Amino acid sequence: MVNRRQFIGLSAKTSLALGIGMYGLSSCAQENGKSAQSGGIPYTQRPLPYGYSDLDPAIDAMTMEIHYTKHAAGYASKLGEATKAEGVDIATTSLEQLLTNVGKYTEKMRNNAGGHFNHEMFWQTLQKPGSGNDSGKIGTAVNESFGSMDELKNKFNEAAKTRFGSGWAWLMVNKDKKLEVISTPNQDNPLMDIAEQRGYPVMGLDVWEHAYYLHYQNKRADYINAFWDIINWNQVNANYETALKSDLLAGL
Ligand code: MN3
Repeated sequence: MVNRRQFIGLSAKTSLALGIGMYGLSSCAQENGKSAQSGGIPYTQRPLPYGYSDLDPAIDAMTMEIHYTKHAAGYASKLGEATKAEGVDIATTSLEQLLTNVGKYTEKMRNNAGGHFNHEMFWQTLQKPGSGNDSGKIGTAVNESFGSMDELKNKFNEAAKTRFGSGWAWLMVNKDKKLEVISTPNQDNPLMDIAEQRGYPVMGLDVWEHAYYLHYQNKRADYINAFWDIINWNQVNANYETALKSDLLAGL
């Protein structure tokens, strides 16, 4: 969710251009049944909590616009087709629950349920560079699990750099409730029953070329380093608290 300060930071013009308003931002998560009640991610795309150019220079405006309106919108719409065709009752099944059973469904469901969830988590964990962060529980948990923020950064960057081809790097809570860094191929994520290493994701970095190629070309490492300037730790902390409370965690 967008906090009040971030919301006010958007100009009225930008808000209009993006088709968002205070009501839309605060209500969207409550209209999707179970998913929202558990702090989960809705089946439809939420408005971006910032303008396309706000993440510049870490992520340029054209990349953001194409990524959100074309790539991510495509996953959301194909997820809608797949849930309809395969009889998933989205009013009673959260997206997170669906992901934990995704092996029962088609490849189309796997790719698009993953693609939609991953991007919706990704957008919310980004913010304008220099926005500042409160240190929540996640700060303590990072120190307990990795020793320091620098060590988390090393592990995460390594996972993101070495993921061959397209995929994601993740910070996740494992079933022992410890933080762990992993990566997944394509649009998979660690909630999925078919994932090699499982856990509840709290922060992901998209390392598909569509996420960085316009600005960084082949320099994936530069994109990964720049990501650390735009992390919304308040949101990562909120995701961490959601993960710890989730009924799904013990079964992963
Ligand atoms: Mn992407």
